[in-house]
Amino acid sequence: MTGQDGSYLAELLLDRGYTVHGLVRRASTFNTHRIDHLYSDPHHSDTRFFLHHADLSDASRLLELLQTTAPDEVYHLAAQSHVRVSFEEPTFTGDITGMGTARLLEAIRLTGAECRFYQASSSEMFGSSTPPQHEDTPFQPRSPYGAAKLYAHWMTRSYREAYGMFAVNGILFNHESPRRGETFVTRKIARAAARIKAGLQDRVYLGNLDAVRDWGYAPEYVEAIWLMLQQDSPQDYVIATGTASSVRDFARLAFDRVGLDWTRHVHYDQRYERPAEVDALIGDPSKAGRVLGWKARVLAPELAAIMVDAEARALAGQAPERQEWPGEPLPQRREWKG
Ligand code: NDP
Ligand code: GDR
Repeated sequence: MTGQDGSYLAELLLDRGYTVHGLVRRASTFNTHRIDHLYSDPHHSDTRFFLHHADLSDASRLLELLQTTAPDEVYHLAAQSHVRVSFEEPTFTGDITGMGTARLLEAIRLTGAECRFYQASSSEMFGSSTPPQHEDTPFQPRSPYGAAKLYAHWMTRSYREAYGMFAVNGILFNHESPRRGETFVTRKIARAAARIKAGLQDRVYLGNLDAVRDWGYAPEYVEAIWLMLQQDSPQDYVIATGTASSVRDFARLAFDRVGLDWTRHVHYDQRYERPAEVDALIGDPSKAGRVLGWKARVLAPELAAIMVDAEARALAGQAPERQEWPGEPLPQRREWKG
């Protein structure tokens, strides 16, 4: 729950009346800064937010927590999620991002938990397939992360087909926010633009500026995640804006926002290149529009503005803007018999 999407999804679920159990890795430093604002004293009887230590490498812990919490919905967001890092730690990434999903699916099967299951699949699985990519586009991953996600994706489909589980893959394209990890390119650029404007640094080093991505806004994407588990039947969906920008475009948008010329501050460093690059990921979200009624509203220019403004607020010591969740009642769900 401590990641970007986990924190937004927890907010959304609490806002919609759920009781939320989140898994957190034990760390020697605090790793809950994205969810600290959701914490309430567990001694209060009206608390609906609970945290549990767990790790995807620990199958018995997953079994225990499924038994004790008996969830209706399981949102599986945990992963070693950094593509560049997956080249440095390929077997660890395979173990957590790939096998971790198998452990969780097995824990659900073995406990007989009657829950719906969401798997955080990724556009990175499309790899070198020609854009625009949709649900039937062939997968051609180009990284250990993409390959691990593809294993998890097919395991989720296998459990749906073999055991009749309500198991769904959301194939999400890049989605960003002020809560994005600092080493992903949009956050790195937004942070640098604000800090350079404030006189705290004068340059930022990036790798491949030509890569094209379909960048959307994370709070909107967790709404799509939630919608997928409220449908009558389990299906896989591409979630994307359908628009394309290069890293160069995003740098220009971010630096424009603070009135700076990006070409004067962005420098190249080969160390941020990957051994194999995915040139262009641009999603075709038609199915999500048709079936879920979901459509991205925030596109790259507004996203860059949101992220740069958030960095500037933080530098000025101001609190982050509160995320608003348009209230939607829980739909009447039909029972899923598998
Ligand atoms: P983050 O990297 O922000 O969050 C990943 C989460 O997984 C963190 O809470 C992290 O904990 C946790 N985690 C990592 N390893 C383990 C482990 N061994 N056991 C338990 N928990 C672990 O990712 P995002 O929020 O951006 O993405 C959510 C999911 O969606 C990920 O699976 C990602 O791969 C996938 N995805 C993301 C996209 C995006 O554009 N953001 C697009 C498509 C898919 P900690 O905080 O302690 O590190
Ligand atoms: P990505 O996101 O690999 O698409 O994975 P990232 O922001 O890391 O890279 C996007 C593109 O930018 C290029 N790039 C740089 N990237 C980083 N991180 N740092 C740099 O300095 C830099 N310079 C150029 C990259 O080469 C790449 O082409 C994200 C993750 O959230 C995954 O978990 C998720 O599955 C996919 O998005 C969809």
